[in-house]
Amino acid sequence: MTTVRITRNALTRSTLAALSGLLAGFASLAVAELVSAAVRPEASPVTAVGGAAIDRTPAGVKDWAIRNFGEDDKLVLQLGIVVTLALFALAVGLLALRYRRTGSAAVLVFGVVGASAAISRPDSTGLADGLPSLLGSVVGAVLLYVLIGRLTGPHRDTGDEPDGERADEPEHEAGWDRRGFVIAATAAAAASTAAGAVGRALNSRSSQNAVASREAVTLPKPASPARPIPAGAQLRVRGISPFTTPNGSFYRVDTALVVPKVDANSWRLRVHGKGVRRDLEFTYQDLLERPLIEREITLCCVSNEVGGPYIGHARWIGVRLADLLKEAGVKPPSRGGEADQIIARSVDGMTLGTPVEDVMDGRDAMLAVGMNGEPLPFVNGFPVRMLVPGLYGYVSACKWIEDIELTTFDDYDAYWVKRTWARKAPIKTQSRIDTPKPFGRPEAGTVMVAGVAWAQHRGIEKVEIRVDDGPWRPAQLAEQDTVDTWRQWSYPWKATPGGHTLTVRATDRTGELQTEKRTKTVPDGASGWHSVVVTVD
Ligand SMILES: Nc1nc2c(c(=O)[nH]1)N[C@H]1C(S)=C(S)[C@@H](COP(=O)(O)O)O[C@H]1N2
Ligand SMILES: [Mo]
Repeated sequence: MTTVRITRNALTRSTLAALSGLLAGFASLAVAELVSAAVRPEASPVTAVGGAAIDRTPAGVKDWAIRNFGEDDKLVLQLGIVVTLALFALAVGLLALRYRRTGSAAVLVFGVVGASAAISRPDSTGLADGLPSLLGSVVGAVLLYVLIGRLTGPHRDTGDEPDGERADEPEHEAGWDRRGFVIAATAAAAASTAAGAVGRALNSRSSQNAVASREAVTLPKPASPARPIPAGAQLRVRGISPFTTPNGSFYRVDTALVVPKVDANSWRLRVHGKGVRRDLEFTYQDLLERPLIEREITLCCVSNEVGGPYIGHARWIGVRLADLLKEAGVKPPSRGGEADQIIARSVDGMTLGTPVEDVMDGRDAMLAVGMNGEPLPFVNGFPVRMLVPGLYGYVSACKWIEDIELTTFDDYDAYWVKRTWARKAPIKTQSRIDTPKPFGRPEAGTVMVAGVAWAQHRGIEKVEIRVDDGPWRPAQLAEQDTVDTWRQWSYPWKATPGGHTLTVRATDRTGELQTEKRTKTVPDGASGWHSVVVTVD
């Protein structure tokens, strides 16, 4: 009988110890959330550790994550961190049951990890960023110490020697204070929940100014409006991507675990660096008061695989970037300028490097404030982002921009360049079959094959379709809007029953044919032809 009781008792205590570990972890995060409201929301441990993890993720893994989780990649990462922490918390609880001090001290180790991640973030504001993690872990450590104290009884609350069973303590048969444990654990859970909730609420309030500042924006009429999109640019084929991607459906790719919420009223943009004769600084209002250009520009991501979804089209409104650079006294390298690279920095510390030559060669590079008639959505870079037609996003399209530094490619490598991506990355000529879908089962007869092709800043000249190993046949092209936009195409296919492979390829207006050679996205964008396999019924 006694043996059974001891075993069961030991099991219960172990379970409760593991639970204490979880509670201590929860309390740490909750207190950290509360403290982060006083420091910076971004300094909370999960955000800081997640950000640090993203920065240390090899390019290949990042691409894999984007491919497999798409825009949920950040959610998956956060869940991963929380699950990992929970497992550690359980283990630390069990450790503390045997070695009370060591176990409690282990909680502090997590605090130090979180704090150093927060302090070393590129947008960190200093040592204060370490406070949420540190204070959180101190509370967690003390809580674990107290809870384990209830489990190990009043007689054995010190020392690091292993804690034996308590069958030798008849007056305290179980050897622990069941009631005390339940009270302490319940109180701790309640207090942590409250602290976490208050922290959350305060943190979300700090972003309300940003939301209000965005709602207060009225975009001015552009001094140079976009040419209306020709009616013939949008084909009436079911299943083709719309020419203009609505806000909200636009793809999103960035490293921001928490979308930066910037208050337009306190936002500033600095222009400085090599070859700058006058440093410039602009407020959001300054930009709105300048003559604005409105342009149709198709943006795409270097991580887009052949046939992939990371491309979208919008009408953007903003300030011509070359004008600002000229005002600062910057000259392009071809006219003797000292700087050949622009480093754009965002409020969250991201850096993107763009050739000065491209920005000043007459193309519509801009600092955009509006997207499809609205102020930029937060996810797409409110209040201001950069755009350079013809270049992949990671070398041109800085969101939440706050600093423009003129430098050279020799002197500085931007964020993704440090992570094996190419310094320069013009968009490759590509085409995609939108319909029929892969493994679709269209009926025999005329099937409309349709999709999009793009070669930003060069334009699309020709699109061809091949059925199985047959000859290449020209597709019908929708009207080209501008050379900076994608172009739709369609091909009425006389489909015969059986399995077929449809392949598309495009030729840009420089006469260059989209290469058949398949490459990965790293280092400068995927190439190859897009094929779709269907079964005709
Ligand atoms: N601040 C910041 N800007 C950024 C990024 C980022 O991670 N941080 N990602 C870039 C990349 S890789 C791309 S493809 C585009 C995507 O812009 P979108 O999310 O508005 O589609 O933003 C670019 N600008
Ligand atoms: Mo990208």
